[in-house]
Amino acid sequence: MTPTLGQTILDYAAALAHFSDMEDGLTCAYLTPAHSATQAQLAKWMADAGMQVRIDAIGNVIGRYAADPSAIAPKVLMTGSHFDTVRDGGRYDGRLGILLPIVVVGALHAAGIRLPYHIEVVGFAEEEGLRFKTSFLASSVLAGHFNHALLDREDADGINMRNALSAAGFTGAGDDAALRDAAVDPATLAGFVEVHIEQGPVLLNRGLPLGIVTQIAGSSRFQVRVEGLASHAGTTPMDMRRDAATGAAEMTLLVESRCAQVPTLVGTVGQLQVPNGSSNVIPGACVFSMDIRAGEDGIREAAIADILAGIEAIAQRRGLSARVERVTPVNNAPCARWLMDQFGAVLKKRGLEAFELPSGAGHDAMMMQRITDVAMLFVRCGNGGISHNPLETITAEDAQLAAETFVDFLRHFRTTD
Ligand code: HGY
Ligand code: MN
Ligand code: MN
Repeated sequence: MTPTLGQTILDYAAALAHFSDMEDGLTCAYLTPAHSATQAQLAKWMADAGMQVRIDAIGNVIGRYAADPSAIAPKVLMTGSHFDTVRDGGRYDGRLGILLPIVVVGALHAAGIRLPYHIEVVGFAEEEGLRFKTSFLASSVLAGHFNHALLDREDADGINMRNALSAAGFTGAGDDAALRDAAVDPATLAGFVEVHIEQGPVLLNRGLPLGIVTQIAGSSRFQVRVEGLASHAGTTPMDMRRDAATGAAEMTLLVESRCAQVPTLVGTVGQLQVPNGSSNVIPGACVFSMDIRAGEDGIREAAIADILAGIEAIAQRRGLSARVERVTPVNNAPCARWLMDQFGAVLKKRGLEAFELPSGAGHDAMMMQRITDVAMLFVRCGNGGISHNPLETITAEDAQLAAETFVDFLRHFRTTD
């Protein structure tokens, strides 16, 4: 019996989960061998589904399902998500948004159905920022907002992105012109839609399989390096220390307390380490990350201002220095009402609630929103809505419903003009 679209999506996700940078878990960092294997597999599935496939200068895998030949000046409806992961992550974050459109286009192709517009399915090569501490790197290239200085950014092993591109087989790696040419001409786009797991408990708690996203919370990420004085753990009195780790710990608690003050504000220190530390040496340096998000840009910026001032005050008081590097801030991205309503119409037609909710997680759609209108369809997460964790899960039934809804959306899609 031919598996349903939903089961095929889960089977594909399981197959991709075998390509990992780690034993017994899924880590797929940008430009690693696992990443290249995933990229190749996506390209093959796109071709099998009847798409013309290209891989661009940053590693995005893009499949085009051409419009009906009778279409006059067809535009491109772009869809997709990212295939890189966090460390020891889940198999659906990002990947669902690539696999579902691949499976749906495959079904259209098998039925000989062409649409009055081109569909382009994009596997974005890098969104999570695991290896180079970037974020939305790959979608920034398509959106024409790529920061070429990032090519010199080094990973934990001192390999810079340009050399990593070369090692992964990208000739002319980091060629500025090729990266600029990879940008999409916004005039060719009808819009960008992304299917993604909710990565939270809202749909699960409401007993809803699908939801329509209203806006995507803006986020700012930072790398902070605190420096003090390394000295002997046994001979340095407590009141004579310049301990970088305890300073960083106080700064971490400041992030937590400041971000607890406003409901839609969140702050996370996800990475914190003493470089080359020893158990009997007072830490002379400590490095940590900050990820600060809010439903409104003003709330986020006010919290950042307070936290940066607080970090400086803690450093002063403790005789430390703190160097703060701000990674790509991404502002709050609203979804387009006209696109949201087209998802809402197909949900209602299926007797489903057209439930709308904001996204606390960041998505490639927020980078694409800089050049075209966007919408997102959320799919219910199991296991209490957990994500960025191997326990991340969805059901074949919900994947099937999402795929059928996406088919309906595509067949009824009408551009604004
Ligand atoms: O961090 C995020 O929100 C996304 O998963 N990159
Ligand atoms: Mn993620
Ligand atoms: Mn994601």
